[in-house]
Amino acid sequence: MTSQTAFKTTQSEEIFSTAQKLMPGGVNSPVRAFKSINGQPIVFDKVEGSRAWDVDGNEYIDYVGTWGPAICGHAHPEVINALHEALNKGTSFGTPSVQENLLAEMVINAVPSIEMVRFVNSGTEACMTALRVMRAYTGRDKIVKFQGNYHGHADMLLVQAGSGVATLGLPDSPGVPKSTTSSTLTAPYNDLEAVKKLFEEHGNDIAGIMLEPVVGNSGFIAPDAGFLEGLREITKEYGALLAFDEVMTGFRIAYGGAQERFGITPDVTTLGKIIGGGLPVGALGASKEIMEMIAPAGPMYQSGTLSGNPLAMTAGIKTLELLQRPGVYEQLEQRTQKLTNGLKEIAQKHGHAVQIGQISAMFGVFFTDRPIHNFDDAKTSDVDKFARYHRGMLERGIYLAPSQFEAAFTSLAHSEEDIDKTLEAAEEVMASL
Ligand code: HOZ
Repeated sequence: MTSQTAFKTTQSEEIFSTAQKLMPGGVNSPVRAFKSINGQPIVFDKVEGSRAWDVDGNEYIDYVGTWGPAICGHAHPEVINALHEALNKGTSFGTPSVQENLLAEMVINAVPSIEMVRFVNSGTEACMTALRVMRAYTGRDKIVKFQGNYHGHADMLLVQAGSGVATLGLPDSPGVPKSTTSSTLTAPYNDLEAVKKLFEEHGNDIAGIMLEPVVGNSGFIAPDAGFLEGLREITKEYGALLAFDEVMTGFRIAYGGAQERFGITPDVTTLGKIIGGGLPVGALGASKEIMEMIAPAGPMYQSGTLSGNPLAMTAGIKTLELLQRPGVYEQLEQRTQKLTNGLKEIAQKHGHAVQIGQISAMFGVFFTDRPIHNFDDAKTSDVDKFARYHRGMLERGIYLAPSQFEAAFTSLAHSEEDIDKTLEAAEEVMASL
């Protein structure tokens, strides 16, 4: 692991400087840019297990996990072997494949709300299509989303969004016509009264609610007791649909996602990240009746050249097989809890007001004394302090998401030793803040 004195960034800087001439902001996704923490991105060269190595030779314990997919650790040997075998048969078929059936069955068996699934190529696509199904099925246009929740970058969902939009403090994006967002209603997360009010005013026009059942895109925010139950009741009362965006939480906070963990079954679910085992994937699922709205079974159109790609399906199948092994979720919970308990103690010892939340292999740290229930609370975090914390951890070989408004992830590859090393680094950094 990197020691503070050995930390070098010359190669990363050189590569990023070239990248800036070639791609907007030098990146292919804004949250990678380190812009909000006044830094330069680190350019990775190789990832394996809980570790990442950059082009300058620095080694990190990685808590980003390629933004969520790497729950078994990076480049798990069994996933890599399965991919080698699949590669020998070609990279894309553009026809039905047995791999699609296998992963579909695994997803359907795991996720309570899903009787049928459609595979797409990203979480954005999954949420965009889920919304279209919700509208097609109900014959209604309006939808409700929550401030600071992020469901990808499709026009109608890019309203008061989290993730990179929150990180960069951008207002709603230019290029999104008002007409596409005029049916998008928003409420503060965890605020059932605000949702009730929206339904009292617009109830007969609302197709449904889409939310992150546990928020990862404002930083980590857990649902308050009764919030998910309340949304389930309201949607039922008004004949609207409830959609859980489980792109982050699916197969992470339990094998069956947030809906298994909290015992609330939505009507529609979106997935991504873990089910592709590190390859590009997304999926939406619901009851047979809802899903058969989609072409060619029904009239609602959606398509994709690489959807159900055999490599992504293979990596997904192997990843889910690994997650079915006994003790997996207990290990994730125990190690992540050890880490967050340790961080809390260290912050307290050094007099830093922090809010640290955690469920299973997902957690977040806010530098504020205000308990976090919604995006406004998250925004009270001291982002300058976060930036200094981030830099200090980076220099000591701990790789965290370069934004206050992103959750952190652990994996099965994070060992007790990794957690201890992370806490040692945090001890030094918190002492210096
Ligand atoms: N939505 C994920 C982060 N919150 C993926 C990372 C990205 O946007 O690049």
